[in-house]
Amino acid sequence: MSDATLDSKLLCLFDVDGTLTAARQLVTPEMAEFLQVLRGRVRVGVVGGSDLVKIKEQLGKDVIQRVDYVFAENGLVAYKDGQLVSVQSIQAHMGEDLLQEFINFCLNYMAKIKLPKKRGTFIEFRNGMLNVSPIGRSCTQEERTEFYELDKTEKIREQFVSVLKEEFKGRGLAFSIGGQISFDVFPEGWDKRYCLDIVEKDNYATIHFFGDKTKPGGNDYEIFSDPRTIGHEVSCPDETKQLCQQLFFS
Ligand code: M1P
Repeated sequence: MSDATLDSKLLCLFDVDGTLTAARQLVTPEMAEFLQVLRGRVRVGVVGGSDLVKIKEQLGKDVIQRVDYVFAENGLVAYKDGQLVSVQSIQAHMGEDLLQEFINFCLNYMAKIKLPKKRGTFIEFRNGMLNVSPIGRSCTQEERTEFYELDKTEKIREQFVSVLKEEFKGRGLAFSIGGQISFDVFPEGWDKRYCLDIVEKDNYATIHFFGDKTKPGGNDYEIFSDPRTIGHEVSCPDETKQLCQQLFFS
């Protein structure tokens, strides 16, 4: 890698799972170090579908100090320069009636699905979104992999989401399948583009976005295809690193 100076008008935003780390796994020491090197060249932010607890588990407890921006839950919980700058509330936005109608429908739907394994935490209530998991978030890594493989052929999450889209049509909800065992539900517009409104006031000349779930229905699709970003589709963390080396150090 050649030496380079910081271009403070250039921002790189990275998805977490599948882009900086393997799905729900720890960042490798090499990738963690690379991000620090990259910070000498461009501003760096992470934008994950997961909540801050999970992002910290994967990228380190001090992640909000180690990058310029951390956008958890698509940016609905936003940190800049180590400080919390904004947080959204899904219950305030949706209202209790719609929220309960939605939760009850999901629990009822999931009660009727037969799976090889079911565990606990079928709906995780976050600040700006709900995360719905047919197997349950408390499954083991082995059970997670088993569900993910089954879901590839049985399309359990895809079918669930299409039923929800029909049932809650016109009610202002959006859905995205970003990980392996669950999908996220949030008000329309609260996808990863949400973080672009937050960085807008920082007047970046160029914003690159790197993600793996960039196809329609994936949780990187909207920000990847937004005209405010230069979108890059990657298939794994190694590819992310290689691409950044080509773009910013050669
Ligand atoms: O970051 C992608 C997704 O990661 C997790 O998904 P799963 O547990 O299904 O692999 C969740 O935190 C999800 O909200 C998030 O979008």
